[in-house]
Amino acid sequence: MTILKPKLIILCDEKFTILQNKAVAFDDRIIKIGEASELKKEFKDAEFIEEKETILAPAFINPHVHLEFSANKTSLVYGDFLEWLSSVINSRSTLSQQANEEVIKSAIKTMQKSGVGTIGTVSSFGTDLKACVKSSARVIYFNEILGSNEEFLDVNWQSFKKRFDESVKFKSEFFTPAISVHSPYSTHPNLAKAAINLAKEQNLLVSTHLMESNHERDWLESGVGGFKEWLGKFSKFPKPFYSVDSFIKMFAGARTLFTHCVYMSDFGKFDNYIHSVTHCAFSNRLLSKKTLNLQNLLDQNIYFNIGTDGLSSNISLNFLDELRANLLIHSEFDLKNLAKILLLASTSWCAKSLNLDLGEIKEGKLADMALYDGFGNTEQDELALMFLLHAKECKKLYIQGKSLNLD
Ligand code: MCF
Ligand code: FE
Repeated sequence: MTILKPKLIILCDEKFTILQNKAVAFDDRIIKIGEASELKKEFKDAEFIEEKETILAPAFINPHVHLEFSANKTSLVYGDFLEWLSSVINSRSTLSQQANEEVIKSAIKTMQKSGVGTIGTVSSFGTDLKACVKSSARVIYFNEILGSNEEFLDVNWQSFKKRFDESVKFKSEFFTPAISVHSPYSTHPNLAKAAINLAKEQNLLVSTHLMESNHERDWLESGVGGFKEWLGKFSKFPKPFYSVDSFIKMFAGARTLFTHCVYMSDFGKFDNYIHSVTHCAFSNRLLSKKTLNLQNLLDQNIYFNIGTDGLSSNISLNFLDELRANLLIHSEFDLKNLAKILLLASTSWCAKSLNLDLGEIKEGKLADMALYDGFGNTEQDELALMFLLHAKECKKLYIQGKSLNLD
């Protein structure tokens, strides 16, 4: 057991409580929070660590990244979603070859150094499996299914199932196989339904992209616009497979993270117990011409969380960079309040969405925590904001109570 005494502890409870000069006793779970002197008396064999000038917080959760695109820097085109998509089609096989085990390992390390304990990665090819399994991160591995051409549905399903079954072999307390239905414009209902049924049967987490671009909105709402032309390359008379509502309906009963949702305002069809929105601010700026209305989600009681997306649509996998982008983009919010909301969204709210027993510094929760240096003299009311403005990386990252070596 360890007793850790930082200067400040951000619990990430709903009241956004900050404790000063208190300590946390933990092994794989958090056992007790209190005065260091009392914890030392109670747990005589525990190792005592005092970390002056530091903040302790729950480790971040990045629920949406595409690790297989980690080799991208300048190969893809930004500014318009369909131009980006065409560039992905042209470059994806080269990019995925370049994203070898070393590249993916380093992408994971970047996230961990920024305090991320849990990573949700969308895997298109299965080439990131080895690096994910070998890593010291907690991983939710979303096996992607897509395909719109009726002739190839069987081939697409077999390819998905092979990757999925392979990932299941590595299931552990740190590695959770899951499912990603790519999007309504790319995934035939037969494939989507089969994958969602599998998720329901096996109680798997699901991730999907929804309402990311103006083109997707025009396509799903009216069957017109850029997607009509774009999909016309693959079939003679393309028609949308779904409306927004019929797409969401398929996910009834499946715990799902809907990524982007930038062009949606009514979340009435969501089941707010198990459906949440993943917000990727940097990615939306590069591909979507619009950002998510966070206040609208708060008003409709829909949990949201914060993802980086992949380096296919971001310049950094440092989670603190993504949080700073959010701080700058959502200028309609009070700055200090926004900082608190972003920290909650990245920890306890995301843990609830993924049904993980962590994300809060609370007795009984799994001890996934990160420690950051250099905040000893910060006023408590300023802490969330100052932390997001200045933190570059963590000093220590604990996963289930074990301190990881991040060198
Ligand atoms: O989230 C971003 C933008 N929206 C959709 N897809 C992706 C993103 N980053 C990578 N992708 C991948 C996706 O997983 O690009 C491909 C899929 O494999 C596009 S569809 C051929
Ligand atoms: Fe994505």
